[in-house]
Amino acid sequence: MKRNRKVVLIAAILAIVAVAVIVILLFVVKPSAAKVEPAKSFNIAVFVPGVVAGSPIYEQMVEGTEKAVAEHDNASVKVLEGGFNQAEWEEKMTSLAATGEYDLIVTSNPAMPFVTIPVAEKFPDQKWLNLDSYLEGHPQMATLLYNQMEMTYMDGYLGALVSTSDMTGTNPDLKAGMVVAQEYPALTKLLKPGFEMGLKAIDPGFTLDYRVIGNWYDANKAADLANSMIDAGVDVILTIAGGANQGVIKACQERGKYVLLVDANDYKAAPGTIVGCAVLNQSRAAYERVKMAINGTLEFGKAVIVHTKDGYVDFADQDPLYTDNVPADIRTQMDDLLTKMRGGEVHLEPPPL
Ligand code: RBF
Repeated sequence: MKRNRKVVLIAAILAIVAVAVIVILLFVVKPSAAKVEPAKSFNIAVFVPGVVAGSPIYEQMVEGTEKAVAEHDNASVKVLEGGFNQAEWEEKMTSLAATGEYDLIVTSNPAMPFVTIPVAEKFPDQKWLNLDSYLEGHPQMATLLYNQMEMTYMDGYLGALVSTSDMTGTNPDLKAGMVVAQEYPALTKLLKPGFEMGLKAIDPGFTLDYRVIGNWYDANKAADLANSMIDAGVDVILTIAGGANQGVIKACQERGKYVLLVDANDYKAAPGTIVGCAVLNQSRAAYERVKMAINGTLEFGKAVIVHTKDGYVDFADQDPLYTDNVPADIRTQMDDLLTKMRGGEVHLEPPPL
């Protein structure tokens, strides 16, 4: 009897040990083995609302995203162009989200959060990074807006200095021009007033000749508008029209007038004609934020605004095509402004969009 009890006891202990070993193997050893498996993939789609060629702001979005992806073995990126028919963007974005393949969709322009809201309702797990735009509080979107009022202020300041100088082709009229592709809140509330404020900071008598093309590609129409402005006495033109900028540049080149650009340093497109390039650091913003998304630290539902003092808005004043073509006395005045804006001493607070 006693012996039988001993056997049962040993069998019971062995059974408990066996169960404990199985539990340890299942719950302790297995998860730690999982850690050495490759990290989960992170797939990104870049939706270009337009085409990349001719629009530096889109070129920079692609460049910054690709740079971040290249630094992560588990990340991939695919770029899709939505084309110029804005009525098709929502449908194209819907098709992209419907694939369910992308952890993040990156896009850029102030209209995109609003194009995307109905798509987000249909796909509640999809996340977006909307650059160059502002929307606070949407749980599926992170947005980043540049202080574009400061960007065009710099161009306006320089444009007025050029227009009132004795540079070849200028006249005594206090008239500057602005050619835009289309109107949208960021344009009418930030870009246009910023340019006018910059002009008037040099001389309050400046008036703005303002023309709208109607699309982002018609360089011929842009050239016609620029020529008619030049006929009316304009000697310096800010153009914000993507691929259509080429028309303004050509007209000014032919007639010996001056061009101001935004978004990127592109003096080389017409040295001596393009006298000012105010720039955005969209490649840096895209790079930083895509990295954060891959690492799981990008906050969705949050809207960020970045300024000149933060280094995301600036003016390309180091390019020899600027320093060689713009007279020293103008550059000195511009240097003063840039020092103050970069240091935060001069800051323009953008109104709500
Ligand atoms: N900027 C471009 O350079 N190319 C474009 O094709 C373009 N398309 C736009 C479409 C819409 C609906 C909106 C609202 C803006 C667009 N922009 C485009 C302007 C861009 O977002 C930004 O405001 C300017 O480039 C100035 O920084």
